[in-house]
Amino acid sequence: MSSLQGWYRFYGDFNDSSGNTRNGVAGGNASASDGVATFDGVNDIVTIDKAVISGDTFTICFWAFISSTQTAVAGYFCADGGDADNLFIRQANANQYFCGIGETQLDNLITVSRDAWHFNVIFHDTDGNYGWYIDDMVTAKETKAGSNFAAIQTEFNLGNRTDLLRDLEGLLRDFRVYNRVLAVEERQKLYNSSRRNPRGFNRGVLRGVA
Ligand SMILES: [Ca+2]
Ligand SMILES: [Ca+2]
Repeated sequence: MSSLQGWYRFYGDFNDSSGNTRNGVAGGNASASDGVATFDGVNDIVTIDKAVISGDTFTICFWAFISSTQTAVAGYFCADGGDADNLFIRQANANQYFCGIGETQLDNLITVSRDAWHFNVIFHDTDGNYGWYIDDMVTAKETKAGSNFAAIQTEFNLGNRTDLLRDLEGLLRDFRVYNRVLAVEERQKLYNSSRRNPRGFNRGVLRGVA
């Protein structure tokens, strides 16, 4: 059985290609076309069944492109219930971003260039270790121990937070949620195969990791 719990490919809709039918529901004018989800920076959101993450062990991976005209405090994805179910990557200022999981967050602000695609992987394991990889897929930008994340209590959203105060102005591609921590080889496979074939990278099973 696949460990893929949700897979959003954005070919014309926000449906789930994982086989679990956790289809996304778009709000505002979030749109999906040709493998790209577009968020215009004003009240766009895609809500996904919170059961896409049901425990403390997961990997989220996706490509993201933040527009240089972004002015709000952008979130790639957010599940802000308040405390133990916090889960987000969001902007701190200008080109700097940070990741929060549970009641803790990664300490460093990570510089992420805008108007460029970046591959992101966020993981959390059963011992409370978590981290965030960007692009090279080998060197974590930061990892940390001690998170108490358990499961999402409220909503899981792409491109915004439930209260619409984390407006993403940018694009997402190939958004995946697994119920395990991917191995380094798997992260590299996803990153390298999609980087070499950016137009069609998420069409085929062979390019996936089950
Ligand atoms: Ca909008
Ligand atoms: Ca808003």
